[in-house]
Amino acid sequence: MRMGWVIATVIAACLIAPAPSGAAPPPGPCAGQSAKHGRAAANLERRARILKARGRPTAARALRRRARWEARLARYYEEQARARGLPRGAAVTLSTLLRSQVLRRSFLTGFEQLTPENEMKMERLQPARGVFRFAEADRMVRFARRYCKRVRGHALVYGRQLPHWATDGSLTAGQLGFEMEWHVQRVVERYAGRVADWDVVNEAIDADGDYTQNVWYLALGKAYIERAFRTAHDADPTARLYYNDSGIELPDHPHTLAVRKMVADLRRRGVPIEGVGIQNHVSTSHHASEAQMARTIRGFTDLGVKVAITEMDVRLDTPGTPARKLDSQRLVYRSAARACRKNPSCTSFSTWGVGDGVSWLGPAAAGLLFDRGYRRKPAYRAVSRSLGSPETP
Ligand code: 9MR
Repeated sequence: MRMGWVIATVIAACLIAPAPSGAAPPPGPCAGQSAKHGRAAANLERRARILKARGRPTAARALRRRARWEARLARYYEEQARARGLPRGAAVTLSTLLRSQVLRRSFLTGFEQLTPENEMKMERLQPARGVFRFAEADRMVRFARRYCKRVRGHALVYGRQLPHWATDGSLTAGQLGFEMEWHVQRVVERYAGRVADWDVVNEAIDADGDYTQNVWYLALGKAYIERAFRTAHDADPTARLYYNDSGIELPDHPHTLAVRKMVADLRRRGVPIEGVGIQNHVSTSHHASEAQMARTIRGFTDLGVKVAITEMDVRLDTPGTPARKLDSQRLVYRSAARACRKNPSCTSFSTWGVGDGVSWLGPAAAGLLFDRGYRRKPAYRAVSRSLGSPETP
């Protein structure tokens, strides 16, 4: 069992090894992808026929399976390029990407954008002061580019998942400000042109509308937010820079109003913030209706910024039969996807994970678009249709 896992991991590591130079650069329509995978399928089929003729049916069957997968990818890219739906995104971790072929395949034919779930957070990228570890994030970015997926960078400045050196009280406010800017600059420069969107500041405001008392705020006051955006913009002027938060899906909630006020103020002062990420971690009993979500999105886009749904999941917390719960979940997802699609300034729609088996909420919450066995749930179809994206079988 353990040996099998090791072999699978090694094979997977090869699959997400550096892309050969010249691989199609995302974002974009990725027109060449379909032809590339179509050719791969045809080659594998030809080799399978030769093997069969030489009396090696088992090896031939293995090649046929790979050929079928390549053909499926080819179909996916073709349909996706034709439909030009709004990008569907998902957060994934490198370890699941390496471990699980079914996760990789569900992601590759189900989504157009990838958010590294934890690999770009400060504790991972700079575990010791001045010592950057980019290997994990690099692999994810290479994987995404190889398959022509956009990357949403998450999250440059956050009050959680920080390295010990930043929170142990050993640095002065001046040093913390310098370190924050240095971190943002190094990371954004490294991925310039490869990470299209960044969550620059994450969860800086609490549910009651006050600034979150994180290490950055306590040292620098709210000015840290502006400094983070300006630094990120200098490092890659082409990246779209977002403020990302949870609990801001209802239009009149004090939290949403506070974020709107902050964004309006930043925009007024020329701070290069281009978008707001609405995380949308909700449940079947607590969520925004389509009209409410439309109003929330408009509340932000009226300020001149884009919006993205960045981390959606819908916990099942209402009673009923399994089928009924899944249907309630479908409706909640559909409302958010429709509201996003209808506003031209809503740029993408992401969930916080792919399948229910690997979710920060745990499997029982069943909040994602694929079930534990990576079968598509009713919500997947609803989201895809609402965003104008095909569902490649
Ligand atoms: O999904 C992430 C989980 O693996 C981490 O343990 C957790 C630590 O805070 O962060 C989770 O991701 C969060 C994201 O970075 C920001 N919005 C809320 C997400 C869920 O907690």
